[in-house]
Order: sequence, then C-alpha cells, then structure tokens
Amino acid sequence: MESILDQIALCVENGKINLTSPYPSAMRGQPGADEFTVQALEAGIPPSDIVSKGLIAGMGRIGVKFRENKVFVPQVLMSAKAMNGAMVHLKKYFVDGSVKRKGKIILGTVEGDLHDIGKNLVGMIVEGNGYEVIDLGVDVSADKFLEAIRLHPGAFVGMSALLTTTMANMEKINKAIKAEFPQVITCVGGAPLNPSFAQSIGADYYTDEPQALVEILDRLVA
Ligand code: B12
Repeated sequence: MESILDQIALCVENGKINLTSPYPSAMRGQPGADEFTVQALEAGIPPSDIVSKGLIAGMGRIGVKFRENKVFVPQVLMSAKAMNGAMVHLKKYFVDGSVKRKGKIILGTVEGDLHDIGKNLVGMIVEGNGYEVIDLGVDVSADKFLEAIRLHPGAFVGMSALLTTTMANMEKINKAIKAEFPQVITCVGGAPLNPSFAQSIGADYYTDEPQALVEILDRLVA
C-alpha cells in the first residue's frame, strides 16, 4: 500500500482536493490532499515531511509535466487548489517555524501590463515547490518593487511582461532595483522575452517556464 505521503503527492499531482471534489473523475469518491494531510498529522508524520515529501513532490511532478506539455494550465490550477487544501492544515507550522520555506520571491507583472495568467502560474508552481511568494499583482511600478524588497530582505525578484511595449518598463524597473539593491537577484519571463533581451537589461536570469525557475532558485539557495 502506498504511504500517506505518496498519497498526498498523488493528490496534488492529480489535482484531487478532498473527498467531495469531483475532479479528476478517476479519483471520484476517494479522499484528497485535505483528508490525507489530516491523516498524516494524526499519524505523527512531521509537518516538514508532509510539505517536502507530499506537497513539493506532487507540485514538482506537475511542474515537469507542464514543461513537457503533458498537462496544461487547468491541471496546474487544480494541483495548486489541492495543495491549498492541504496547506489549510499546515499553515500554523509555517508560522511557528517548524516548517521552513526554502526562500522568498517577490513576483509582479511590470508597469503598464495587465497580463497575469503566466505570472500566477509561476507563483503557484514556485510556492508549491517550497518558496514563499510575495505577489505584487499587475501593473507594478519600480517603486512598488523597491518597497517590497525593503520589506523582504534577501528575497529574489521575478518580473513578467507580455507586451513588447512593457518590456521597456521591465528594463527601467530592473535598473532601479540594481541601482538600489545590486545584490538582489532578478529573474524575468513572459512570452515576448528571450535570453538576449534579459541579458541586455541586466536581469540575472531568464526562463520561459516555471519549473526551470524552481531549478534556478534551488541552485541559488543550495
Ligand atoms: C489572455 C490575454 C489577454 C487578457 C489578459 C488576462 C489576464 N488576466 O492575464 C486581456 C484580455 C486582459 C488582454 C489584454 C491585452 N492584450 Co493580451 N493577450 C492574452 C493572450 C491571449 C494570452 C496570454 C496568456 O495568458 N498566455 C498563457 C500564459 C500561461 O503564458 P505566458 O504569460 O507567456 O506565461 C508563461 C511564460 O511566459 C512564463 N512566464 C511568464 N511570466 C513569467 C515571469 C517569470 C519571472 C518567469 C521566470 C516566467 C514567466 O511562464 C508562463 C508559464 O509557462 C495573448 C496571446 C497569446 N496567445 O499568448 C495576448 C497578447 C499577449 N495580448 C496582446 C495585446 C496587444 C493586448 C492588448 C494591448 C489588447 C488591446 N488592444 O487592448 C491588451 C493589453 C492590456 C494591458 N495593458 O496589459 C498581444 C501582445 C502583442 C505584443 N507583442 O505586444 C498578444 C500576444 C496577442 C496578439 N497576438 O496580439 N490580453
């Protein structure tokens, strides 16, 4: 029989939230990430193991499948929902310090740009892989990024742009960040970007998919 942690990972990977959730149809009537997390806590499994071997394992797998085009945006959204179903029971362990995040990332879509589907997906996958995400939303000015960096020292910064016109704002924001906080590591993404653009504006990293960002962050915090 699979362990409770494997079951949690499977539920997150497949987007199975709880007993009553109808998705995915093959798992209808079965417990979800919610109930398995309660069972794991009752069985005395350390919350940090539930996070690393259950939630992060499941979100890592869905991130890889998304990269390989084996699943699409709706499946990632369901996985994030299943993860949130488990997190309800685990939040207090993050607060009391018994579960530690790997690091923090400030995310935002740059000034003038309202596209947030890609940025939100990045946020879900990065959060599911053990990072705290400070989501500043859309149309984020340089000042707002700078204020967030002051509030969250040591955080990475991720910026998204979907319009060729707002790519110029990304350059302005990256320059403002590097002028005040040269040590802050910035990552940029969004459909019209490419590695040479990222390099030309002085961003530290570019990638076009969320799981690769997780791998970059994991290397940086290792
Ligand atoms: C949905 C959409 C909208 C929605 C946005 C809703 C929302 N909440 O996001 C609405 C209707 C509001 C909209 C408005 C506009 N849009 Co629009 N929109 C799109 C559309 C169809 C899909 C974008 C999307 O969500 N893709 C799916 C996500 C998952 O992909 P993604 O964002 O690229 O993200 C992935 C990667 O890029 C990466 N990534 C993204 N961000 C980050 C950040 C980091 C740090 C990292 C590491 C990775 C990363 O990871 C993601 C997952 O793999 C595209 C066309 C298209 N097919 O792409 C046009 C498009 C982007 N829009 C376009 C335009 C022109 C506009 C408008 C100007 C239209 C108008 N005349 O009003 C306005 C601009 C509004 C504004 N100020 O932003 C153009 C842009 C052209 C250009 N080259 O500049 C496009 C390409 C359509 C087209 N072919 O003309 N739009």
